[in-house]
Amino acid sequence: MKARTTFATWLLAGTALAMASTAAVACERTLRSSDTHPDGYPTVEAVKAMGEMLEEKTDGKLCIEVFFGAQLGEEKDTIEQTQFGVIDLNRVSLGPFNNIVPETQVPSLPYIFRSTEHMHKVMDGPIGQEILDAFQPHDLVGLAFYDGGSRSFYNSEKPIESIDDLKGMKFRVMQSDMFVDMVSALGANATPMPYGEVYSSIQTGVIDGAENNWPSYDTSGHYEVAPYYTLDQHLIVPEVLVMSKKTWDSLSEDEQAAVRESAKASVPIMREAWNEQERKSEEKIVEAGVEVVKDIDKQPFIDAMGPVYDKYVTSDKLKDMVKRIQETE
Ligand code: GTR
Repeated sequence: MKARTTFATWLLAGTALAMASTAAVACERTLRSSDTHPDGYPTVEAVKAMGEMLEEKTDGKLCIEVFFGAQLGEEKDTIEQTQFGVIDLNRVSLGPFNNIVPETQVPSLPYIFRSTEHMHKVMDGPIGQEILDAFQPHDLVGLAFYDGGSRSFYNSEKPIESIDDLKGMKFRVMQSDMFVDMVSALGANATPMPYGEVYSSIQTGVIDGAENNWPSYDTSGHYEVAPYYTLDQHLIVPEVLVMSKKTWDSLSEDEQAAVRESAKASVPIMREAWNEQERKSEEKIVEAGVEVVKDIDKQPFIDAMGPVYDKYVTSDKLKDMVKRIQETE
């Protein structure tokens, strides 16, 4: 039975490979795109949709293959590879860009956005464009922003009912100095680490928990080892799709325009898929018996963030950006 399953699996894999190579042959150039999330995740599906539009716009000259599930590596490493031109496209949270592109710190600040609508208004407008342009000096071309919901703390120990409950706990954060300071400002300890190491680190007690949005908490399986989730919603960090500047420079002007247009056109597709996924993940997690603390007083969390703003919003440029975001209705 086992042998037969294996044979059937081989047959299936062979067919899939044959299909993939047919697609590759039909296409003059296949761009490699990285994503840490599994197949079917909204960001993965959005870049696939972008690929289809790109293929059509360029009459089959350009296609995209999405390497999902961190096949090309963890985010910090894939960012470097994208800067070097080894990876053509990369869909990443703005968090891991904080130490590289200072402008990305502003939309990554805790409680900077009042809601997802506020975030959309800002990132779809001139401030968003300034941030996309800020990638250029770092060998990257910013193409579009995607949604990352709102991020909240989860842990393996106990329900967090107030800011005091966080004291002394150990949380994983994305590889961004600002998030380390954010967690310290809340009285807890932060360990920056790659996404793929979080599950086992919680399981073995290296950390007590982490923080993320509903879809990531679900698809990473973190809820299985950290079944206490508190909706303090400290971050609404947008995600970004970037292209390697090396790849960009190798494209004709028409192809560059097609890349930009199809990336932009993938945004509404992403948002729709995101809303659907958020709803499904929440439903699944609640059903799985996770204890969710919904009503938490966020004001003490917001008040604690002063030192983070003071430390990171230092240049006139960033101060002005923060002010304009706060003033955006
Ligand atoms: C997710 C995000 C990923 C990754 C991950 C993390 O919400 O979509 O790009 O940054 O969080 O926490 O590492």
